[in-house]
Amino acid sequence: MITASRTARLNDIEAKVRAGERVSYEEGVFLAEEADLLSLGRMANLIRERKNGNFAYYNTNVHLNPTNVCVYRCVFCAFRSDLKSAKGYTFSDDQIRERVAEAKAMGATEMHVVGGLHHQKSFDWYVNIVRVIHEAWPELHIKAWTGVEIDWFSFLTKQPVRWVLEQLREAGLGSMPGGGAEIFHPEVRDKICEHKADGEGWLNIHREAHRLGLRTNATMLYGHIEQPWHRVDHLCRLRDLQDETGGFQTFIPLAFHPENTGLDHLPAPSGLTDLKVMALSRILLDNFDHIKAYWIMLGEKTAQTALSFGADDLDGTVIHELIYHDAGAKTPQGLTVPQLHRLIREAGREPVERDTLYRRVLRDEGGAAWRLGEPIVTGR
Ligand code: V47
Ligand code: SF4
Repeated sequence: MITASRTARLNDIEAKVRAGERVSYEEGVFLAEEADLLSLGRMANLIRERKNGNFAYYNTNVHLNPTNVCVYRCVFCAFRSDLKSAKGYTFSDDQIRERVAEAKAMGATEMHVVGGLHHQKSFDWYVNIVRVIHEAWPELHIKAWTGVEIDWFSFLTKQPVRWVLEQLREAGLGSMPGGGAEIFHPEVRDKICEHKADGEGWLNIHREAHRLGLRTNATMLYGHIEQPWHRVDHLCRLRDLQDETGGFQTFIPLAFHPENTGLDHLPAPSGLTDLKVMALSRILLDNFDHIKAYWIMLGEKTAQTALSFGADDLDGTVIHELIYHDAGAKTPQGLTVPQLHRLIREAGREPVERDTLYRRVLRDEGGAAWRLGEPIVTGR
């Protein structure tokens, strides 16, 4: 029910957003619990257009999940396999080189590499993956290993996180993806992924990466057992770290896909929740330049609509994606550039191909070859 006091509070928050002021944790909880979709969307779109004008970014990337064998058992994960299961696989160096050759043929600018934490593989195996990709095609940006994986490598080697990151950077690592963040609050985290790096651990790893000059992304897995205030808590913790380091590039809200997981009794989040979380993220993360609507898990239709609810990026022409498809995502394995352009233009936005570090990508007509343009200047 819309009450006068709720409307007054919404108006106060909207006035703050218009004035470029920060929305507090308490106001965030109010927005998460009580605001209607269109009020959230209006505020989020204002910030989105202030920061990124009419641009909607995408990139041309390829995914590599070199193994699905994993020591952990996160209840939301349909991708993992036990060591001895028939489902388990592990890539050879030649298979990795084949994936790089595919990336080159399609003109990709980025390889996104994440996987399981294999019981029997040493840190060297993971470093070697980065090295093999880098040696096969040094121009390809390698965005690899989540904070959870880095934490595992530090555990395996008994070395500090900084050392681990330095080894990977020497091998060719360019940046880190935002996975493994899930929900930071222990009330939820202890129930969905109790053994892996905790919220503070994940944040510390990203802090260390930023100190080394590595840019990273951040995510939040929503739509399972968390309450709206857990999302606000998560976003505020990311905002605090971004105030400190400025090292995050993009935030990606990840909608939970229940199929084939230990939480398959839960419904998937609705389109309404997807758009509300997108808008809330844009409103609270006032110090992040970009919010990504990852079309592969939102579906093309919701991702396209999200471009008016805070998102400015659709991710890429992603192929070989397994994590969501194992969990029931019905989206195609890849969208072509003309398909992405159509989605973006129909939403009234201007498509811009970017590389991982948000530099404009310039291509000859129809060509797979690319070169980098200037960094794309965004508002703050
Ligand atoms: O950490 C796992 C999530 C993440 C499910 O940085 C699931 O550019 C929904 O982080 N339903 C890995 N989500 C993927 C990821 C990512 C994706 C796209 C872009 C970037 C980036 C990062 O996927 C995991 C976990 O949070 N996940 N299982 C599931 N059933
Ligand atoms: Fe392993 Fe990652 Fe799946 Fe958790 S989400 S079980 S860490 S592969």
